[in-house]
Amino acid sequence: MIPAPCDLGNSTESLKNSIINHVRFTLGAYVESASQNDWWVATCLAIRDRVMDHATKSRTIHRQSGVRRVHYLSLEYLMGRLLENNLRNSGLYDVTKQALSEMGKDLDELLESEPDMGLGNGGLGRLAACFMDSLSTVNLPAIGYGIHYEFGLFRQEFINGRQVEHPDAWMRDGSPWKIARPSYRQSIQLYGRVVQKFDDYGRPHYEWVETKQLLGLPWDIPIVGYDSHTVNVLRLWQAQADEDFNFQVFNEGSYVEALRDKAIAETVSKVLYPNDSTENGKELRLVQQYFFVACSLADIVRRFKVGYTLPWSEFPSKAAIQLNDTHPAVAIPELMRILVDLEGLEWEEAWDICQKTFSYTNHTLLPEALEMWSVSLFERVLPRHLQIIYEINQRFLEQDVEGKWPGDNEKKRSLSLIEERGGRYVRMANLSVLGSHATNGVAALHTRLLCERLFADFYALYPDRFLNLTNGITFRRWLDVCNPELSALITEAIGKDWKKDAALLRNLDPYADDPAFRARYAQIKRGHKAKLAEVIQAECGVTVSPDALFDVQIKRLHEYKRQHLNLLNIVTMYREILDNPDADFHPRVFIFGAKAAPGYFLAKNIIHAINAVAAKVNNDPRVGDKLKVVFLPNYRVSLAEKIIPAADLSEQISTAGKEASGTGNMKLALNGSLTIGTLDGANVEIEEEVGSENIFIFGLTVEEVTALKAKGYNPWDYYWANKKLRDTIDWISSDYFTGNAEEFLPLRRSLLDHGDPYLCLADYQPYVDAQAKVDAAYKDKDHWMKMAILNTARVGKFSSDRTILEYAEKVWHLPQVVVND
Ligand code: OX2
Repeated sequence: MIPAPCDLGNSTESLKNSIINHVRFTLGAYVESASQNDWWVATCLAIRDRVMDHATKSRTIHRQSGVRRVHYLSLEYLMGRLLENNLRNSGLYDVTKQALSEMGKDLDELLESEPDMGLGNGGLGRLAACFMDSLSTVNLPAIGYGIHYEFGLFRQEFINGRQVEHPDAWMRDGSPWKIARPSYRQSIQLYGRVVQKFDDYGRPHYEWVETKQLLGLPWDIPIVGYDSHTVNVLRLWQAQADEDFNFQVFNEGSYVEALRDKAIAETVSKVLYPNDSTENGKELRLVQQYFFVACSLADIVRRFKVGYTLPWSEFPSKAAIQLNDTHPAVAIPELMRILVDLEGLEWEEAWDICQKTFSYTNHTLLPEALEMWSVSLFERVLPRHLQIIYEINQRFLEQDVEGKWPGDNEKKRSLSLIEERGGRYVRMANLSVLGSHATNGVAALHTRLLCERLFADFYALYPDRFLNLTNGITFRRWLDVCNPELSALITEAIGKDWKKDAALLRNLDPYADDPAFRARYAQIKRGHKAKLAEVIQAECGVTVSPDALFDVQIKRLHEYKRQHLNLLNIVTMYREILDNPDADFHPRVFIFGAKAAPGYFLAKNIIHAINAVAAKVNNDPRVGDKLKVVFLPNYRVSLAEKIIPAADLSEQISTAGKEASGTGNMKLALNGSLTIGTLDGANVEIEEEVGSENIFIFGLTVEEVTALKAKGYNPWDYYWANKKLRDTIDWISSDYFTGNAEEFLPLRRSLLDHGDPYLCLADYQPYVDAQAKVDAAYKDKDHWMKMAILNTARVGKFSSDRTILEYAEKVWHLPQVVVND
């Protein structure tokens, strides 16, 4: 007889028991001598035990109710640490802290020992992580699919101010959060060739033969929502060799040689490509994309077949699939292959199912980020998929494009799935739009530019398929977890419901005028600044005062994000302090966090330049405390959680039209950091929400950028017209900072000789002026706090719960399914 499962209980005693049992029986350690890591693992497992039942229950209820699920396909998930988030979301934080403390253990210390799960590069991967949190919180049936990378984003170190990369073995010691699901292992094919066969009626069909096989082992990570019993899973695929690998060689006694194929197969999920918003074109990357897509689709189809005996036409009513950028776009020809080649559907029906199933989010307009695969590579790796893409393209061009613009070959060239100029390439963005019923941008401005520029012809053809879904962030991690003091103050003032309904934060508005509230808000900010000052001391060896203005730019290093514009202003300030020692500056600490793609030479040169300027400024006795510059190494989610609550000023200074949305801008504003920014991405909507008096907007607009470029932009004009700017650039490219005048020539050349593609020089003076306004505003501390509170109060729109509910309503048509305890 199988006994009823026992309830684990959420009392201090039962948590203590669970943790101790895991220390003893799972880890085989003595309580007296268990290591810090043992305690951390045991605590995670005790919490996992309490959420797994809800994961099973959620799955069962979703299956039984027969509702549609969304399947989020993303090559990246930047999850960060999981324990604290899971504790706060499940309401077990206090009891666990108490249980540990009664056993002589400090929860905060354990939390610090968790390695980040860094399976993403930046905004795109972090967005996927926030979406997973929101999907569980708002009770939507969802599965996230991705790759179980053995190595996440590299660990960054600075040696003599230069970035050096180290592998990130985040799960070298295993991870207590992931559970292997060998019974759902999938086998997929690659390479090989296609043969045409005929059935008894003379109808052709295609077989993909002589392929290589690869296995995908799924690992599930439970996603705990806030105050909800829905626990969805993130399913990550690990690549494995087929068991029968090289059987022949093996039998011949070449045991070690036989294992080589196995090692090669396993490289597929070894490492995350470290490029953010840049395309790569490498074969292994295409293999990674197809591997996780094919495993995920096979899993989705398996579930469809197990659960129901429905006709294929019902597939879209059970499964929505969201493509997070074009990285998983090969899912479109893969589903066509499954339906036409394996299931025998007619082309038209299969295509209809595809379009109803898929939807696509575009995250960038940068041309270098638009994925294109060379036709020859694609043909070698996925020969059948290329044929399918050709067929999709032919029908599209002959029917839809010819129908709308008869005889217009220019339109056909622009809309084709195949780029024909300068070699032949498959355009993954065009494929994604065509294979989906919905394409969305990630902020209002970005979506407008998608419709007007990147996808103008598609928009003319299918206007109803385009929509905007402005990004969001989870307010649990980005306020409740990273700033529990502020979270408690807000809850004390307006109640706790804001954690589920962020629009309620507006009720804080009147508190901005309450001196007592302002004082407490200011005190919390100062507390975080003091803590961050300790981190800076430990990491950079620089002493900074918590009374200085903390000016923060944290994001990937990219020219379009313009860390070098920030640097120009810093060097200008440095000069001014030297020229005019009595000038009335409020002391400022410039804080950077950024990784550069290892192959992005100029980005690395900029990092080096910032570090070199920092070293001079921080050690110049003439400057003293007025100016400090620190570049915190190894920027990652857990470091962001320490920086964001401590920031006074948020640098969002990309060239207008380049940053699709940004999400760091939202996190910083939520934590009461005022934005200095251009009218780019979601900054536009942040200004609408917080009011133009509570933000520092400067610089060229998208239209002005376009006009300036059309007229012929020449950075030298700005250089010669502005002595301060000239002096600043010349100083950076002198030998003053490193002893070698050549060191930052790449940076100088990009700003001058190579045409300053991101218009730093054009925006320099407006930026410097905006920074002067910031300085003046900060001198009135009380008014600054009012503005900070109003930022917190007014950014409720940027909750990822709102974003996800919009996706559910407008794109996926998903019902909310409540899972009871
Ligand atoms: C990023 C975008 O650069 C950023 O603006 C946006 O906020 C984020 O995605 C989430 O939507 N890779 N990363 C991005 O785009 C691509 C491509």
